[in-house]
Amino acid sequence: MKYQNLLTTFENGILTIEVNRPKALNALNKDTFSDLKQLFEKDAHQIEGLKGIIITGAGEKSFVAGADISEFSSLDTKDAMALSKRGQDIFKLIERFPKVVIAAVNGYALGGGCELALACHLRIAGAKAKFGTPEVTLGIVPGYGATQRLIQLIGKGKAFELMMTADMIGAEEAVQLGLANHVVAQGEEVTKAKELIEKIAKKAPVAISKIIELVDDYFDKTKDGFQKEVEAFGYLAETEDFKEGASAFMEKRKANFQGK
Ligand code: DAK
Repeated sequence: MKYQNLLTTFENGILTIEVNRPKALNALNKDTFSDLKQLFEKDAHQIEGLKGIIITGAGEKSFVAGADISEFSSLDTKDAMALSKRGQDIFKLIERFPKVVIAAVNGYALGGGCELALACHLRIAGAKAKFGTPEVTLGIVPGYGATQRLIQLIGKGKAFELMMTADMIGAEEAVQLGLANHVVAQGEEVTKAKELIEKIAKKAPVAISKIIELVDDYFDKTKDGFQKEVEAFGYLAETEDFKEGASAFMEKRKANFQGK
């Protein structure tokens, strides 16, 4: 897999992606968005034996310090709307990716960087992680989903506060608010993310992919989440994974799921 601004490693079924623009604190420029699109729309779906994906930032200082500010000084309304939609669509590919995607937040996760982390299923914060949505400082609102996903994760009151004040919060507070799942020592974010992926990979893969869909469906106002759950339940009933899971329980052994 060749990308302009992403470094990837694949080891033990886990794909680790490093956003690699450390001189710009890994800010997301157009090329980086194209890389993410290619990876989450195509490449990652073709990896055999994939257990999950970790997204982190290159260097010691930053996960992703936002969208690349140098690229959006002279946008008109039409271009800005198209860019916002494109970014949202790419982050939606991450949110609905059928295997677990974890943000290993090793530093600044600001603006578009915070939004990238919010699109992942789980977030691990290193002790020096800083989350924030400073868009109002620049005269804009978040454009890649934070006005929606921040409320989903931390509730309306705190979401208002973060987006209106542009304050940054640290790892501990992020965990208290439900924005991050765990805080770990600085530099241990990827290790913790790998641990979680290994744990999740032992569960039935088709059921995990349905959990991802169903949780996302909850927030889709056009969908009836309870009905979607009924349908998923019916679908899973006929999978080999379910037969294996139930047999393993009855036979008092560990299940060996095939993801079918
Ligand atoms: N974009 C481009 N370059 C960035 C950057 C960014 N977001 N963040 C940092 N850099 C660059 C700096 O310009 C600097 O470059 P040089 O001067 O060395 O060439 C280098 O990274 C190191 O940064 P600092 O020297 O500033 O490092 P410090 O440790 O002093 O400060 C900081 C770290 C994270 C506090 C600071 O860099 C900072 O405040 N960065 C900007 C944070 C920010 O405001 N991020 C943007 C949030 S708004 C849109 C949709 C969505 C968005 C925009 C448009 N459309 C649909 C059109 C989203 C916008 C955002 O993400």
